[in-house]
Amino acid sequence: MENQLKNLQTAALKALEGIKDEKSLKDLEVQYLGRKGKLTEILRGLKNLPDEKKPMMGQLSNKTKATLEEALAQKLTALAKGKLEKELSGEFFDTTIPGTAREIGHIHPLCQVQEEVERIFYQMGFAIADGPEVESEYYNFEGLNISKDHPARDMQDTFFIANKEHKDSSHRAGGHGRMVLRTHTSPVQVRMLEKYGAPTRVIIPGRVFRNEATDASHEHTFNQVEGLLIDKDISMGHLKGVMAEFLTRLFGKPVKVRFRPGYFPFVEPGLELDFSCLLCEGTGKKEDCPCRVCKKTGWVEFMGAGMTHEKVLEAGGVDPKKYQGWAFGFGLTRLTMMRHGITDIRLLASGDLRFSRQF
Ligand code: FA5
Repeated sequence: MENQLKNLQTAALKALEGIKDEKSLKDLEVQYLGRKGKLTEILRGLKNLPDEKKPMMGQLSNKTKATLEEALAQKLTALAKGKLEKELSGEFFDTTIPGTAREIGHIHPLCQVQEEVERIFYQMGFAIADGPEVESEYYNFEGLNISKDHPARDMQDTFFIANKEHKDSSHRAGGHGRMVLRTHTSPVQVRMLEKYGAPTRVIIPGRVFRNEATDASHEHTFNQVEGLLIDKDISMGHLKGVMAEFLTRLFGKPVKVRFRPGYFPFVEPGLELDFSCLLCEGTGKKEDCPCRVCKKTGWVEFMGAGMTHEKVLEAGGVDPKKYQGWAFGFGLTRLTMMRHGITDIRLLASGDLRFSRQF
């Protein structure tokens, strides 16, 4: 009997090792310690033993039973703990560990400057408009008094859209010519006049495209801001006043502007507008000023402008005898470079976060 008890304990403890869940544990308990279990069966043989052996065997069977009960209880605890850990493993978090900061994006420097420009012109009573980036040859050129064979077309190297050619490119004949990526924002001048007529006072910021080699100050895709003011008795004096006010508000210090003659087929007379250098305050010779911006001239080239050509007014359906005005176009990308001291235009559209995080 003694051997029977030892063998039973060994077998039960071995079976216990392989138990993986509470149900199997319960079954094992019934199998060994239950009323019809293996231990009970052995104990039934106690009564057949000689009296002198009974106490010793009684003690031994109690010890075996206690050992097995203890092992079963320990296994139950271990199983419950494992189950709990498994349940929590997917959700566990330590509230004392610092969280991962979520990176918040910000507006691109080009858009920041565009918003400033829009705000200032809006305060001066200008509307803000938009136009298509894929434009007809008509609006990009003919409507702006740039005829088919006009050399001015070579001034702006054009991307043409394949398979988009009209037979008759004359607007009046109902055709709009081939489709192009607009080379400037000026086509929206004609669209605005067609749509709203005169008087009108509007700026048109937008992306433009030119088929040209890129370098530190030239991009194939860049942004311009067009301005158009058409009303009665409008002169270049108004243009000078508006631009001086705009630049002064933008840079937060007094800025002077000057005109130089310039040529654009859609204005007459045409001019280039420069503003006084902010580094040397227009002197061109401030002692410690490197004047890399104005190259020691005191003036920074800023934009093309002029009195709107009467052909443009006519294309927009406005009577040039009643109304006149001016238009301008400046490079927003270059203005952004000036604003932030950016020395290579290609950085702006590079998508390099090391660059844009600085603004
Ligand atoms: C024009 O595009 C005319 N439409 C401007 C105009 C409007 C004149 C209304 C008269 C009346 P221009 O080609 O000079 O002009 O371009 C205007 C500005 O765009 C330039 O002063 C310059 O700041 C910017 N620009 C021109 N080419 C590039 C380029 N490749 N990369 C970046 N900026 C450019």
